[in-house]
Amino acid sequence: MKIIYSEAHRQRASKTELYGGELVPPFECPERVDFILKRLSDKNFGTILDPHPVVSSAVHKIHDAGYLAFLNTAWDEWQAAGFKGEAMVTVWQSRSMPATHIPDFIEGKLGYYCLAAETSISAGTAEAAWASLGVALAGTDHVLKGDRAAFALCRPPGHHASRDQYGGYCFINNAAAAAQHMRDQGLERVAILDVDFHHGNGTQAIFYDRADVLFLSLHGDPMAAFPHFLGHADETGTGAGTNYNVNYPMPAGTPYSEWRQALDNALQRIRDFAPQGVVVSLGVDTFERDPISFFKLTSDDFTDMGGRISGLGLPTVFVMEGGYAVEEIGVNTVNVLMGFEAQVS
Ligand code: Q9C
Ligand code: ZN
Repeated sequence: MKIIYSEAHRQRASKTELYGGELVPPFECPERVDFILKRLSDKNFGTILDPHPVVSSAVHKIHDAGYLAFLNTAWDEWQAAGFKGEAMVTVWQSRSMPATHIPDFIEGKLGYYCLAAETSISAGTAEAAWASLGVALAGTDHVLKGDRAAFALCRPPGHHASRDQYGGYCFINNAAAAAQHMRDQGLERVAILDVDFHHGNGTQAIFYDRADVLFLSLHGDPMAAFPHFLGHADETGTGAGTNYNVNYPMPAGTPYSEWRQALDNALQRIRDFAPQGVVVSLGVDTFERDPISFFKLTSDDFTDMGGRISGLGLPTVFVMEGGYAVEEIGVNTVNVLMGFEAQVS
């Protein structure tokens, strides 16, 4: 399997995350990728390639132009305002104060374009986010050209980023862009299977009214887990997209024996949809020792997961999302890929 990887992710090296009322070193850190690369090398798994340039307008279809422009200049605007720390949101449009204008000043812009305050914007964040998109598109291109599967080692992750909001460590929705690129290259139906611990709110929102992209997410119940306001079982799509959105919220302590039943149900839904391509939002924060999550998957469970996904027999792009048990992220991620390849027939 081809592994697409760019060193450019290192430019995303924020020093601050708002967590429990403190500013802590971010869980979503560059070292995550080092442990994945180390495990790939130890297992002699896959062929690591730089992303090749891919001509695609997918990102402009799934994101708002004003949002992308904001992302490109946010850090410079924050610095120009004279602020000393990293760019953090402090105020939002809200239920009682909905936005009728997009503010000019960076503090207001952050409030307009941000959906969660833990994520700071730092120097190089936008550059890394664009490179991460390039990794996802290159992986997708390999699959469109005939590879059965590819692993896009994206960082920063993407699935919490909506059409015009960042948060949850995500800026550009790599998996959504991959799916849109597949559509633009002629695949009629694409499924996105999101196995990250957190609900893929951004991806859901982007495709919520569409029948050409089926979105399925297995995640911690939003009543208890981030992102808290999306990911309930009764969110099934709207308009033409009705019944093309499927959520599997699960409670704290969920073991693989339960999680697997949701996966099997999701895989059957994908078979019924009969897509020509699959994008997997691959987070391994479902791991039992993940520091910010509450499922109980073991390292061996990830191998089984990969095998089941492979059983679809469909062209598949794995797009890296979360996973914060840094020492074990390599084993868990590569187990999914090895489980997938072991099943390929
Ligand atoms: N008490 C991804 O996995 N905050 N993002 C969690 C936990 C944000 C996770 C707080 C978690 C974002 C891509
Ligand atoms: Zn996650």
